[in-house]
Amino acid sequence: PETIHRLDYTPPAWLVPEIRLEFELGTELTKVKSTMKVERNPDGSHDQTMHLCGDNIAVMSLSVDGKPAEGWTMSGANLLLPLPGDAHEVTIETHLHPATNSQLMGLYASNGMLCTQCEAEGFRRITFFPDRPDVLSRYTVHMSGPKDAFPILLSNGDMTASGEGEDGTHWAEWTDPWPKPSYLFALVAGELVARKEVFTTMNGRKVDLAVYVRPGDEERTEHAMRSLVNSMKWDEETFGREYDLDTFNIVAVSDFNMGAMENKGLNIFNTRYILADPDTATDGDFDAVEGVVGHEYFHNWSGNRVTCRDWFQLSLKEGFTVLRDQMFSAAMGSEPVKRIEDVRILRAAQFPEDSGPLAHPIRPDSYQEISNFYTATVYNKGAEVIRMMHTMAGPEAFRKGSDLYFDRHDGEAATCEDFVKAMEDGAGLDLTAFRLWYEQAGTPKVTVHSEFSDGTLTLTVKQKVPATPGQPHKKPMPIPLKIALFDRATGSHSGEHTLMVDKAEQVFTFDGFAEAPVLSLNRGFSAPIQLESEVSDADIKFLAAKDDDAFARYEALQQLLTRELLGAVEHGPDEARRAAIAEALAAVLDDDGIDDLMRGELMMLPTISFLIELSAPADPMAIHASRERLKAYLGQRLHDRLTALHDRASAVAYSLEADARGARKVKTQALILLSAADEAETARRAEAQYRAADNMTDRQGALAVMASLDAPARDDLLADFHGRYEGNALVIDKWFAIQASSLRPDVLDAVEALAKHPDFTMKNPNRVRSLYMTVAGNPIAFHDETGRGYRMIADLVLALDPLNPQTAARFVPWLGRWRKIEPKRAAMMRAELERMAKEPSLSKDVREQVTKSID
Ligand code: BAL
Ligand code: ZN
Repeated sequence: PETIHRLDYTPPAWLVPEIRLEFELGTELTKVKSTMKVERNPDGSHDQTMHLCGDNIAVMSLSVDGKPAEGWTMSGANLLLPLPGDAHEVTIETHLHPATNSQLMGLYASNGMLCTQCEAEGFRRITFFPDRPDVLSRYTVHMSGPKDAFPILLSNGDMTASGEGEDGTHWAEWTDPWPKPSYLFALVAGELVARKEVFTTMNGRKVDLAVYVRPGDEERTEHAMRSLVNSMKWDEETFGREYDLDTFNIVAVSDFNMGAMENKGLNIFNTRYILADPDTATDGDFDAVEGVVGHEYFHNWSGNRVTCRDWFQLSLKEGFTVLRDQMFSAAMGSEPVKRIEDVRILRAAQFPEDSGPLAHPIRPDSYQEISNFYTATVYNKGAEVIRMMHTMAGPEAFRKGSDLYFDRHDGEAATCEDFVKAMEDGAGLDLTAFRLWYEQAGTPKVTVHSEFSDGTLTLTVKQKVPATPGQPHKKPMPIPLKIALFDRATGSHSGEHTLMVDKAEQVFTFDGFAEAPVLSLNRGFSAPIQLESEVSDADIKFLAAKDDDAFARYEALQQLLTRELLGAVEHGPDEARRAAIAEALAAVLDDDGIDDLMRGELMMLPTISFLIELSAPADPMAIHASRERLKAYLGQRLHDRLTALHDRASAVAYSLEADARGARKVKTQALILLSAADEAETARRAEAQYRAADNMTDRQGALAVMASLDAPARDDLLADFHGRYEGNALVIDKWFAIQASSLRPDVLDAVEALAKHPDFTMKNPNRVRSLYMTVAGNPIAFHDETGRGYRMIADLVLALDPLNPQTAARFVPWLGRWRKIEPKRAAMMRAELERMAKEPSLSKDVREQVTKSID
């Protein structure tokens, strides 16, 4: 496949200021007529030929200025149309077959309705078009179809006309006044019901809001609507951004590759991020709905009003929008807990990517298939990079920078460089060196060495950015490192410092201490780095007990846990350290000053994926065993506290308030720690929690713990769960995932049986992910010593690829982590990649990931 390079960008030769799309809708056959006003781009090349992208479509008719077009040719799937003048009207007809579109890109049928997904390159599956984000057009969309099958007809913008046709058909016309790139086009037709509300913007504009779902699901949309209203208000207050149409529609669909899509005025969502009620959604699901509804809404400015010039700039909209959704969720809930969750995701998903064969800068330099670059790096590291700007500027100056960015580039297709420049000009930052964060891949490794004499503390900070594919030599990065120096005697400090670390080695000195202070480093996770500190266990224990930065306190405990978990793999448990951990955790359990939401975070052990990162080449089973051993130790040592906590939390009545949510969180965390110590008691408690549950958080938490046990009630509870929720796709997804996450030795047999269950289908991405993403993330299953887990994932990729290459490609990076794993397993992982590579008909998506992962 062709490799596309960032530096090869050239402006489009032809622009399309206006387009009218007419759809004759049908599930089997949809006819599309596109009428474009096209103009030669004065800033483009003087190419006489207009290049129109196509994918899996044919030209049914083609005319220029009302006459049949002449001289056009096909170049592969694309249409080359010679145009003599500077402005023309081009009309093209295409035929689509939504029912057989299993890729879920372009126009497709889902659960009886028709919907679209165009980002990144799906519009070319609907009609021939210069399908690139720097071609912005005003869209008018006319749709007609049978009223019984498609009573609701939606597109971008506002509905400007509608009427009845013949033979039971009807039609609607939607006009979007804001020029937009083709990837933001959307259409939905089907039998839908809506929860509606009116939002009044800060300047008094009334906006009709609607959340559309399939009949029967409307009761589960209240939280999504609340989240939307909160997002709109928050974006006005925090970023000064007001909504700009009279209509804002959200539609939930059950077959969706991504989480959701920010189409202008018509966001389309995976049902998973819309439907929520206490009986079917966990607290985590409620948070995810709030976060994703916010994320898509925030794109209206960071993505839609200012879009990307080309796909290399994806982080311009995604990194910034993730930061905006993180800030929003923090404001709606607990800021420190949200920060901890975000860092956990970064470490579990992005750090492995950044140190593996698929590592790329947040602004990549090349790609074969852009769908493969919707990554944790572009999204989550992208957010961290902008968060560092926020840290360096402070909130007020950052806001000036973002205001300038929106003002300066409104209506444009911009670049990451435009964003950085606006931040420099608006926030008053010098980001000359900071631009390296856009250019260099890899997580910087930072070490801090401290010496103390005569009242002076000397910190020697060294950094190294590891080599990544295509980038063997790296420059030092500018790293804003927040620190505090604690007085041992008083347990306090005299204020935070932000050290600007921008050299390979740097020395910082601090005076006036009676004794060596305790170092609290990278507070709030001020930079996305891997910190190797020489801080002693005793000092870490001090911070775990006393640090006033909630993140740093969490981090101290995690560090102590990590040292023990990895140390035990090498030379068995360290009694003194284990005792220190038990004491620190006991303090966490006893501390009335911590709320339960935070307590739940502090009770979680580092993920295996994070531990593998730190110990490469890793023996995943040894790490898992070490983790289980420590859980058992803590479960025994803290038995009475954990059972008391479980009892206390079990008495708290259900509500969505923080106290009750916190109670549910610690309840399941207590069971997890107890489970390795006392199976019988845990099973009894888990069964009681399950049977008493009046909400999904408790039910799922109990069942997930139970799924790993050898308890008599286990199978009954799993059957009860399935029976109770039969027909509810999102909950049946949970039923698959819970079983695939089991830590029992028979987990792969169970997964094989589940793949044959009548509820399993390869056609629904949520269902596929619920079974197989869980396997890939379950070390017992994936790293089974026979190689069966690796084979299972490779088989899945090969089977799914012909149907849905985009979703299939998402599984490949798990096998690509072979370099991090001990040699015997690594060889088996690599062999699976090689087996896949031999398949001649691999999609471009999977081929790119496989090829890069083998090298
Ligand atoms: N733009 C794709 C989905 C999202 O990031 O919002
Ligand atoms: Zn996004």
